[in-house]
Amino acid sequence: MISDGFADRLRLDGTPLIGTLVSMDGRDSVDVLCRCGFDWLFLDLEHSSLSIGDAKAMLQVVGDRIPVLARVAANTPTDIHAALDIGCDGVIVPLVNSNADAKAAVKASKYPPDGARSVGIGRAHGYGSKFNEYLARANRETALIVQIEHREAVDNLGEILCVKGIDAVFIGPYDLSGSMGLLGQVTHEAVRAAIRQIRSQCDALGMPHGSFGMTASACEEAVRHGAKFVVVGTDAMHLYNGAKAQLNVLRGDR
Ligand code: 3PY
Ligand code: MG
Repeated sequence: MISDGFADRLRLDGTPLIGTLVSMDGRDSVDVLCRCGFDWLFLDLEHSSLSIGDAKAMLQVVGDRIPVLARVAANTPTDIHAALDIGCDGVIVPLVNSNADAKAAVKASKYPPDGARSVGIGRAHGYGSKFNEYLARANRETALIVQIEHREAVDNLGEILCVKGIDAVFIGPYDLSGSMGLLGQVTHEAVRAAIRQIRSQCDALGMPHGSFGMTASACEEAVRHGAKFVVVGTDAMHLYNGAKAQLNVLRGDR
């Protein structure tokens, strides 16, 4: 965990934090991405084959260079505790669709009295060497980000956002589009309208919001509309696009 890290920076009015999604198994790719200058990394434990052990090895490579947040596989104490105990700077919880889902995410993410996170002695706690220090700082310095990515969540947004302990909202345009019967049509007017609604309800409450975009221009759009953090593309897409562009030049099919 990094002091003045992700959670603190979300609360400030700084430049948006630019991250990318890590899904590939391997420590080298996170090392390369740190050297690119990203502000943070989004380790995807929901839609990848990365294990919690892989995630820990990646955190050990990143060290204190930049914050790393894990998108957990599911909104369960087991998933959330494991990601925080290995030293993630926060968790991104998918499919938070109701007040009950939001309360469950807070309960698992925050130590008492704010929640009921169970106490372990892991990498986050310096394997015991920073135990008391970590307990004292964790609730403030580890970010709980809930994903709003279903039409049900949009309908229930007011009762989700009022749950104390949520640090930010991450909009998932793709699942949102699917839940609206418009799978993948993230620029469809109805999906755009739902996203506008999410942003304006967050803005009204001073709740930071961010979004995923396949491309820089999708992320720029989010930033123009107040996103404080974005996730641009995935490690695999960056590898594919970079390699393919060079290949196309040499093959003459630019
Ligand atoms: C979505 O668009 O559904 C996402 O979860 C992006 O990460
Ligand atoms: Mg999603």
